[in-house]
Amino acid sequence: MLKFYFSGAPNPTKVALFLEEVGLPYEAIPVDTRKGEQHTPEFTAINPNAKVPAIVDGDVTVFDSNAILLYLAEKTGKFLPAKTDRARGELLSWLMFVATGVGPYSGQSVHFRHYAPEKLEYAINRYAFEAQRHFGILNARLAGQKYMLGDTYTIVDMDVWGWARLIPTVLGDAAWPKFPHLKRLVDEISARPAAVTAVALKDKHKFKAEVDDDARRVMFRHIFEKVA
Ligand SMILES: N[C@@H](CCC(=O)N[C@@H](CS)C(=O)NCC(=O)O)C(=O)O
Repeated sequence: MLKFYFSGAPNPTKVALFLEEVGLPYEAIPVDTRKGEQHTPEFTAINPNAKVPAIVDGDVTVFDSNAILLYLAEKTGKFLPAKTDRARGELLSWLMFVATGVGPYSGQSVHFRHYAPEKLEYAINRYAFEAQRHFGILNARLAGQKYMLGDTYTIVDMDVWGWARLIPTVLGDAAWPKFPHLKRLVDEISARPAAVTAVALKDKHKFKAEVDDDARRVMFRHIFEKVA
C-alpha cells in the first residue's frame, strides 16, 4: 500500500486532499517535525530534504508536494486537464508558480510573522508583500474562470488550496476581502468531503503542539548555527 509521510502542515495536506479525492488506499505515517522526526536517517533516506510530504509507492519514492501531485495525477489519470500541449503548458506553469512562489513566500511570511525570535519589519513586509502579490495573481486568474485551468477541477486547484486556505495566517485576519475569487475556490474545495477528511487527518495522531526551544532546535536550526 502507498505510504504517505505527513503532518498537518499545508504541503502534506494538499497531498492528503488528492489521495482522498481519488480514493487511493494509503497508509498515513505521521512525521512529527516539532519533535525532529524529519531528521531521522530512516526519513532522510526517503526525503533528503528532511521535510514532509513524501510518498513511497512500491519501489517509487517521491518527495515535494508538487512533484507528488503530478506523479499521482499522471499515475491515476485523474484531476489533469485535457491532453493537449496547450493545457499541459498551463498545468506545468501554474504548478511551478505555486511550487516556487506561493509556497515559499507564504512559508517565509508565516515564519517572520509568527515564529521569528525578532519582529523584523523589513522581512515581515517583504514576504507579506510577495505572498500577497502571488495570491493577487491567482485571484485575477480566478476572476475569469471557475478553476485554475478552466472548467475542470485539477491538481493545480488542490495545490493552490493547500496554501490559500491559510491566507489569514500568512497575511493577517483582514486579508480575505482582497481575494474574493480565490476565496470562492477555497470555500468550494474546503466544503468537499475529501478536503474535510484531509484536514482532519492530523487529528488522528498526537502531533506536538508547542513550538518550544526543542522544536525550534529541530525546525529553525539556523538560530543555533551561525553560517556567515
Ligand atoms: N517544497 C516542499 C516544501 C516542504 C515543506 O516545507 N514542508 C514543511 C511542512 S509544510 C516541513 O516539513 N517543515 C519541517 C521543517 O522544515 O523542519 C513541498 O512542497 O513539499
